[in-house]
Amino acid sequence: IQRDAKVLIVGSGIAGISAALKLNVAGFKNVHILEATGRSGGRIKTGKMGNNIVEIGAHCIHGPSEENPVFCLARQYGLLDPEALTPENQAMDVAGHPPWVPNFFTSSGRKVNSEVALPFQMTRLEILDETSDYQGKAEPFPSVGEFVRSKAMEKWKDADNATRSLGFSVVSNMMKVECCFIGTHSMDAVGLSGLSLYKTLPGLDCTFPKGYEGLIKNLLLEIPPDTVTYNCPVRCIEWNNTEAQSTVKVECEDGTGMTADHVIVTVSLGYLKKHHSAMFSPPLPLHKLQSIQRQGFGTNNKIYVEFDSPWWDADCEVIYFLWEDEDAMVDQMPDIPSSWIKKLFGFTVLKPTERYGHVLCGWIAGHESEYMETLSEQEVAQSVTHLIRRFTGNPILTPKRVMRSQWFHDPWTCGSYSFPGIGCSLQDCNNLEEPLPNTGSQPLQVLFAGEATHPCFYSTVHGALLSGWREADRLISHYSNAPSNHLTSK
Ligand code: 6YU
Repeated sequence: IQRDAKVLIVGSGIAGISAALKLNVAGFKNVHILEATGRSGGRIKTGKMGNNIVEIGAHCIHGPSEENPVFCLARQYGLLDPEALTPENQAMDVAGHPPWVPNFFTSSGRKVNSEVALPFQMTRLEILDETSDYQGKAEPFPSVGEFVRSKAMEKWKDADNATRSLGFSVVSNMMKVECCFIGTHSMDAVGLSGLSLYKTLPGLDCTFPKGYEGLIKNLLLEIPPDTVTYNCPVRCIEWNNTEAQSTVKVECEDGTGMTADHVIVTVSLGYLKKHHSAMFSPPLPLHKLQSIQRQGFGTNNKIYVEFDSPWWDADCEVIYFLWEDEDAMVDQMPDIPSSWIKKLFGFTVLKPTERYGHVLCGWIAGHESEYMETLSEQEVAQSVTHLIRRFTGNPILTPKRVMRSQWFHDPWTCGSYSFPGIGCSLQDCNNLEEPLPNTGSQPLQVLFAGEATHPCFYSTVHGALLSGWREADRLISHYSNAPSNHLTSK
């Protein structure tokens, strides 16, 4: 059976490409992707710093095991290191928190013995674990931030000043780590029950030795070469055109118009939040709009810093910077221009050293991260150098190179990834993925894919990929079930 229905896909990120590939395999011959930029991959973006490969967007495979389609594809294409393929690596269940070897430094320039800091770290993980108790239940706290603060106060209420102060510093740091992981400005913006919607997969996170974009390149080789039209931003999607033969009209920024039977929209939630009113005619239904507004979409950026030689331990995998004046355990800086750098929780160490040299990846989320994007790379380098000198107590440490990402100011992404905002439930995700119209004589004119539309793997590459497959399957089963003039025999 050959399907000649015309399908336009907006966006050539992993969701758009995976939808196109699945439709192609099912025999759909008229599938095109319209991409705003000059490249495919979207938030999967590999760059170079000196001779080093660095990931500007997605960093690793979260939960690389059989159930993860990104892992299976990367294995099939031969893109992973042998250690990532071992059964032991796939079986490790770390619930989203890899057991990295830490180094702790404080704002008075001291290196804290890990044995002293680790019990505080354990408390941090126990508190986080407790958040899952509130899945689908009435929430006793307005946000995860409030919950964590209250638990920490209770834990150290009778402790001596030094213990309490270190505990609160570790918790403040943990909130900044979690802001990066979740992609939010503050843990005060994340709902307790929403948090437990996210599902982790077994497997110790692994990276792509030659870059995440290798996955995109391999997938593109499997679809016809002219499938993607680049530098073609879509401005407006007119649906419900009942009088026309093809029901959806798509208009691009340059004024070009196209028609299609189905359009799969894969733009980020950040882009949708900002541009939905110009993008859809008629406007999106109210319940969908409300869910777009309720779902969170935040910023997480990286600051890569390269040194000639390491100032961290040889086995160290993550460096935490503990501020000694953060007893209030807040993760939002009061004066962003002067104190944005305090939001950087620390660095992960790129491994193996033989491959990367001495490169650290700093992580910073939220409005502080968005402000960082407005500074020049030189200004960012100055602030980071100052910070590292202060925390190590070494006044001459100087990075060789500094490079950062700027996801908030990327006009086609408008941030990093989605998270469940306060009051969010599974229903919001269902509303996001719901096609338009869902029923009637001409259903499925506009379909929605992309990371934010996955009910439990949102914010990840595998969630985005699965959402593309889901929408392709929706069309495949539509044409398989209904006798349609779009089905013709070969
Ligand atoms: C993962 C990881 N990772 C770090 C950073 C970022 C992300 N993610 P795309 O945006 O890719 O594609 C849309 C396309 O549409 C794009 O090409 C646009 O140009 C185009 N477009 C837009 N407007 C258009 C228009 N008008 N017309 C035409 N085209 C248009 N994921 O698995 N591992 O390590 C990380 C990380 C800095 C920015 C990540 C990670 C997220 C993924 O990158 C992302 O989900 C997918 O690439 C999105 O693909 P897509 O196709 O949907 O959109 C509660 C709870 C918490 C749970 N969170 C915890 C999970 C942790 C998340 N990950 C950690 C972050 C890291 C380190």
